[in-house]
Amino acid sequence: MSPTSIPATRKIVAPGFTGLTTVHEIAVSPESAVEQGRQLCAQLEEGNIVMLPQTPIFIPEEDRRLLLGQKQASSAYRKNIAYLPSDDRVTGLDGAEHEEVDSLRRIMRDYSRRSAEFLNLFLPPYARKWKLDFASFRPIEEQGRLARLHARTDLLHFESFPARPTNGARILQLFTNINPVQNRVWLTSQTFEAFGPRFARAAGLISLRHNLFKHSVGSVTRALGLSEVERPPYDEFMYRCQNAMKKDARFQETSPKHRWEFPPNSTWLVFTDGVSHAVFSGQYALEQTFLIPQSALVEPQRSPLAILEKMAGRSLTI
Ligand SMILES: O=C(O)CCC(=O)C(=O)O
Repeated sequence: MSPTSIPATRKIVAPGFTGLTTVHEIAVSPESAVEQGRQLCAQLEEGNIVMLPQTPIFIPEEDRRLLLGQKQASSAYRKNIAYLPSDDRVTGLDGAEHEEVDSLRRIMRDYSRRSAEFLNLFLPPYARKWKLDFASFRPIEEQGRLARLHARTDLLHFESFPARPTNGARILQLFTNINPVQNRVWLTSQTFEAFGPRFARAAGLISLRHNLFKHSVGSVTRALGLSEVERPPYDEFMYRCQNAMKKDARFQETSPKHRWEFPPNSTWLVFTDGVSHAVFSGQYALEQTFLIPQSALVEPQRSPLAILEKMAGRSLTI
């Protein structure tokens, strides 16, 4: 294999829309790993999904069995289980026994650590420059799942975390479908590069004042017992964009969509802040979020931050 060829297939759908790169073989020599990683980073940053049909992340059989036995059925809006690596803490467990919490914490810790080790090897441009954000376990069937409008993930949206501003860092998510028989199915539409500027102009959001949302972020973080965070204009824009998309029934109905099937035991990576995506169906997935700083991007000019700052003619971070 020459160092410049990726052992991968690409499905390109149309300019400005998300395509899929399937990686069949992970480069092993340091030289080809660097080249493969750089090309894959560019494809991800452009708004494509990168999938590995066989997950490279080791999850022992008995851990899978335990995860498949989990169903969060009791709360009004059934929830995902979240894991915060920096605190080694799991949240979102309803009435679970101590022993169960301990097992889940260990499984999530292992998944988080192995995902980070994998990313360092697979995408060298980002290696050790990322910040590890939450990991999650998604044990609920997505089709027909109830959620508040803002929390719905079955509607097309770009990712934005209201209580955890990224201040311009990009949101890279790594998913693994641990369902032994059922695909996880997504719909995607335009990339942020194609859609964002039109939305920004139409909504007039580029002129956002610096601290417009300081209060509401403060109230969220106070309620969670966290220190107060100021939401920078960039995060403010991305959060409003996400909500506006979810609220717009006509947009949801009429925008062109492509459907992607992620088979059992596959892993996929996607910059969810740059890919308008909705989960259509599927149950039992693990996920780890990485925040990638602008300085690590191979094509920083394509990032939502760079696109919006160019339009605004000023910095949107603090
Ligand atoms: O769980 C999934 O497969 C994706 C859900 C999603 O769109 C999200 O978490 O924003």
